[in-house]
Amino acid sequence: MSKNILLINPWIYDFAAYDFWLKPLGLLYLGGLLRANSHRISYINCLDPYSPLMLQRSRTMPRRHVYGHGRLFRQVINKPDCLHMLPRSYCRYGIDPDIFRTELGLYPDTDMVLVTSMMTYWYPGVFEAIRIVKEMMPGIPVVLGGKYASLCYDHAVANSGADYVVRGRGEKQILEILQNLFDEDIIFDPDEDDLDALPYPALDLVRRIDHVPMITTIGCPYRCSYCSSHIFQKKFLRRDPVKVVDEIEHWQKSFGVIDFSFYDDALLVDSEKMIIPLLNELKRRKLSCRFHCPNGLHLREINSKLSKILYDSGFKTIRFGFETADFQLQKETGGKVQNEELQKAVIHLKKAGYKTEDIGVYLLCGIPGQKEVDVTQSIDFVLQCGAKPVLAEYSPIPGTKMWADALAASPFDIQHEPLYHNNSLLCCRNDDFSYDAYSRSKAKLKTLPKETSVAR
Ligand code: B12
Ligand code: SF4
Repeated sequence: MSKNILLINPWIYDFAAYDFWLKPLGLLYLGGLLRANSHRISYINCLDPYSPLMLQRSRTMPRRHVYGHGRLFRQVINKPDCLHMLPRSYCRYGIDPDIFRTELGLYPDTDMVLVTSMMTYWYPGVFEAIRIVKEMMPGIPVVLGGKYASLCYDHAVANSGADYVVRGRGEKQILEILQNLFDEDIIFDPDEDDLDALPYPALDLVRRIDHVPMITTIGCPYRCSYCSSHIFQKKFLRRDPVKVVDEIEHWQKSFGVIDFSFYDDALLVDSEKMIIPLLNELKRRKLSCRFHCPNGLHLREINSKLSKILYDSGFKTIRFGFETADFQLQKETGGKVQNEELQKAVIHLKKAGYKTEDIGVYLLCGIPGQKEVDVTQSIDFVLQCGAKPVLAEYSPIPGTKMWADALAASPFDIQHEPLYHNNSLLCCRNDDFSYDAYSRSKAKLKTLPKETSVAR
């Protein structure tokens, strides 16, 4: 017998949050799979920027960009005690809790609730959603999964209030839970490693599909010491590029979608096997899209052919993971890039048509032991190369190689309190890289010309 399953994307509680092509792709993938197992799926998005009930209440819609990113509804709330030292307001991003209650009331026949989680330090919004579900739907099993649940599993089991906490990929585990709870037959159980066997994510449940997030690969062949990619996915898995184009065509033809973002960790790796055939196929089918890569791309892969095809295919937002210009630090943290590779990449990208403001280069700041001079020299190096530096504040992640250094360096109890992983806190800052030093670097970047890629 098919079940009524409700998917919930909880609120974000943070000092700052921006919908930078942010969608709960993993949860929506599970929705697609459960549907293929003939269950009925509903979805409540606590981050919905288009919520009609919120619009009636606040009368102004959060400012959205035509490319599908933009602001979220926001309400200032009390800061948790342990974050009092940071003199910034703390907010709930998303719909009001009473609107969430109203929406929950629309699904009285729910048999099971699935809640996702993203950043480890966003758990308060997850707990709040679970608490309200438990209050309004007593006795209905709640399953929690996603990034926080995987990276801080014990914390989630002890504190979330969920009946089941799932670590890692959810496809097999959710079908097993359903089977155990309701004696449900598994009708469709795809091989998790065959990404093309998975049904498309249930994006049709999104109120307004302003963009579609895509993955062409999962995992990454590198092992950078600050990154958790290998914790989620040991083997680097790739889709068939033609199947990716089939999916893009599906969203474009059936829902009129133009903007697509890529969530891959390694989109450009082995470009001849993925991105180049993918974009050639797109051209052959005469599909016209805009692509956005908010997650860092690999500079090492950029050459003249790839730059040209990216530009010509409509890659409007390109961000690269560079992290630091310090050779020693590059080597110690995993060696994914060297300075000459940034220099060369920028030359190729510019020849292809990109401008300085289009080439966003992430620089990690606040990693254990990092000095202010490293950050300022890295900023200067990116500027000299002719690209745009973008600071990415370090968030420590349990299970990564750098975690032990972070534990030793941080004055905060990052081991037991995930709120201290918040990137805004810069929890591993030290006398050599203080909050003031960070603010100075940030201020310097603000004086640079504004990003103009949107005008292209
Ligand atoms: C895409 C991405 C982004 C996008 C946002 C999109 C998004 N939805 O998160 C952007 C670029 C904006 C972003 C930003 C940042 N990110 Co980010 N991001 C990712 C990335 C690459 C992919 C996430 C994803 O959607 N994967 C695809 C889906 C299909 O997988 P999934 O969500 O894991 O879902 C599966 C399972 O988790 C599970 N599952 C999920 N939900 C549920 C629910 C249930 C009930 C069940 C059973 C199972 C289940 O099943 C799914 C299918 O198998 C991850 C790294 C990674 N490899 O996962 C980092 C990651 C989440 N980001 C990270 C970081 C550090 C950041 C930044 C702080 C970087 C910075 N310093 O600026 C910012 C913060 C943004 C902010 N404050 O607003 C860290 C997490 C840090 C933390 N402490 O939690 C990660 C893990 C990367 C890393 N460094 O290791 N990010
Ligand atoms: S290259 Fe990027 S995704 Fe891969 S391990 Fe390093 S930081 Fe993570």
